[in-house]
Amino acid sequence: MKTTMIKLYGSTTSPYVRRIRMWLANTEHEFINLQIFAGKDRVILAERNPTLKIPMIEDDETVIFDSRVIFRYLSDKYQFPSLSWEQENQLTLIDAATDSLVQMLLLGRSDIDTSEDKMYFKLQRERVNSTLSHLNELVTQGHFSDWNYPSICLYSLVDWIEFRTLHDLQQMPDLLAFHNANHQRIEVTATDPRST
Ligand SMILES: N[C@@H](CCC(=O)N[C@@H](CS)C(=O)NCC(=O)O)C(=O)O
Repeated sequence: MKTTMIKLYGSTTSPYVRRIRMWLANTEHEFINLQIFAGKDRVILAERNPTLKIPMIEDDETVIFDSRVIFRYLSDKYQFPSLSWEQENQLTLIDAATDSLVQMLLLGRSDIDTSEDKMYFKLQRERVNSTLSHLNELVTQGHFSDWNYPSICLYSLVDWIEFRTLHDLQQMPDLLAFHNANHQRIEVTATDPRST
């Protein structure tokens, strides 16, 4: 039976894509870098994924959307360890902050002033603060001292915040220390959006 290499569709800047790239660092795969917001790359995305979001993977005939489901698919396929409930909650915290920051970034790119005193913006800011503060506390307690999938996801988020200057992390010193402790890792430097 002919087997093809897993294809990962994404962009170099997306924190959701980067976590999968880092997780697959030692697993053969093809990375397809798309500019998802216009042109032929958006057609490539739309032909395969009606959610119009990245990442997605293609494994022979199977297409899987959403980083969390992709992680489950890869764990199943390669017998990677599955996540504990505590780690699932950590991912939910990371994803909640990431989703709100993605929304604020897209609003900003749509020329909307997200510093205005509006309910929607306030809710996103409040969620970003609350999830990041909680994650900072979890780092303090040692929950991210191993380099595993939740740590990779947290790194992708913190590094993207720094790269895009999305939030002031000075009040979250342990998130910054976590970033600093991991920024030389080979899969981190190999997927750095500043240089790839
Ligand atoms: N829950 C999804 C979120 C993916 C997501 O929001 N990706 C962003 C890029 S960072 C995207 O494709 N946004 C396109 C859009 O919102 O139109 C996952 O975990 O994969």
